[in-house]
Amino acid sequence: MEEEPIKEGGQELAVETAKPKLQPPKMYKVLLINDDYTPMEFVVDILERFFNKDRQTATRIMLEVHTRGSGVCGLFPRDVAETKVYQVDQYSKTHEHPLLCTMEEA
Ligand code: TYC
Repeated sequence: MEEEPIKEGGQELAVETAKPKLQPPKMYKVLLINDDYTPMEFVVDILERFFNKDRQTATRIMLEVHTRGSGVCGLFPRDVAETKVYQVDQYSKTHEHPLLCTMEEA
């Protein structure tokens, strides 16, 4: 859109169109880490409960973590990722499993 020149005391003021200030938020991967003790079924339950995965997807991610050492559960803005990590930690502690959940910048 064309800018109308703004005049003050007969003088034209130089006006610049403001650049949009909002940047998309940085995104964070939430990861599960493999261990030898947490039952596979518990990991599938975590993926369904906290990451809204269906059983088939949850099983695929769990097996990926089991065979490769780690796997991505989802991509979230920082505060959501922190909440997911906290919820998984609490739930795992409550059930006395050593499951590790971490996050890293995508
Ligand atoms: N390795 C575990 C077992 O054999 C299963 C497991 C999968 C544990 C994923 C943790 O993040 C994990 N029971």
